[in-house]
Amino acid sequence: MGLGETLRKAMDKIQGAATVDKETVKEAIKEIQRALISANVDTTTVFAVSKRIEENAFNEIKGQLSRREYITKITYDALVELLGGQKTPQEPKKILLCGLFGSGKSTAAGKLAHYYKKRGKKVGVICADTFRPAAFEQLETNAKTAGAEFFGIKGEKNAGKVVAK
Ligand SMILES: Nc1nc2c(ncn2[C@@H]2O[C@H](COP(=O)(O)OP(=O)(O)OP(=O)(O)O)[C@@H](O)[C@H]2O)c(=O)[nH]1
Ligand SMILES: [Mg+2]
Repeated sequence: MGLGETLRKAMDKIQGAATVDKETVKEAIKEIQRALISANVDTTTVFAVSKRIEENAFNEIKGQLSRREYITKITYDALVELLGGQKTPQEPKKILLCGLFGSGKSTAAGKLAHYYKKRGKKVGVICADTFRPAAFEQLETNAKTAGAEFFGIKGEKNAGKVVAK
């Protein structure tokens, strides 16, 4: 089971409970912790996320949200912050992925392509990694799997030229 699915299961605990009390929230937090730990999130971060949800779950609600919706929202916000504090832009034109070797750029490119394709966008992926062996083939596979178009120039050493073309 992937992270998304285990998190969804944890949230279902809150959605499906007859009443949302401290016990329900505790149970859901335990599931969230399990999901995060099995996705290799370090324990200090897992603890910080849990604490944030637990501390805020029964805050006074301003506005129209039900307690369930409110807890879902603070959980979502805590997770977004954990993942870098940025929500995926809904109307992007260009996204540049930069990062250290092996940090997950090519994988993220495939995931983003999939995300936007699913939302009906026209997606093109450009391989500007002219350094890593087989970066071209890896990204081409990721892009095609997502149903996105792909462009790259095999053997070109100048990333700027690839992007310009
Ligand atoms: N656990 C986990 N592994 C990931 C994630 N994203 C990528 N990986 C793995 O990390 C490794 C490197 O991922 P890539 O997407 O190739 O990273 P990259 O930044 O393009 O790497 P280079 O092109 O070598 O610089 C692969 O084994 C991926 O399967 C992630 O979100 N979680
Ligand atoms: Mg790569």
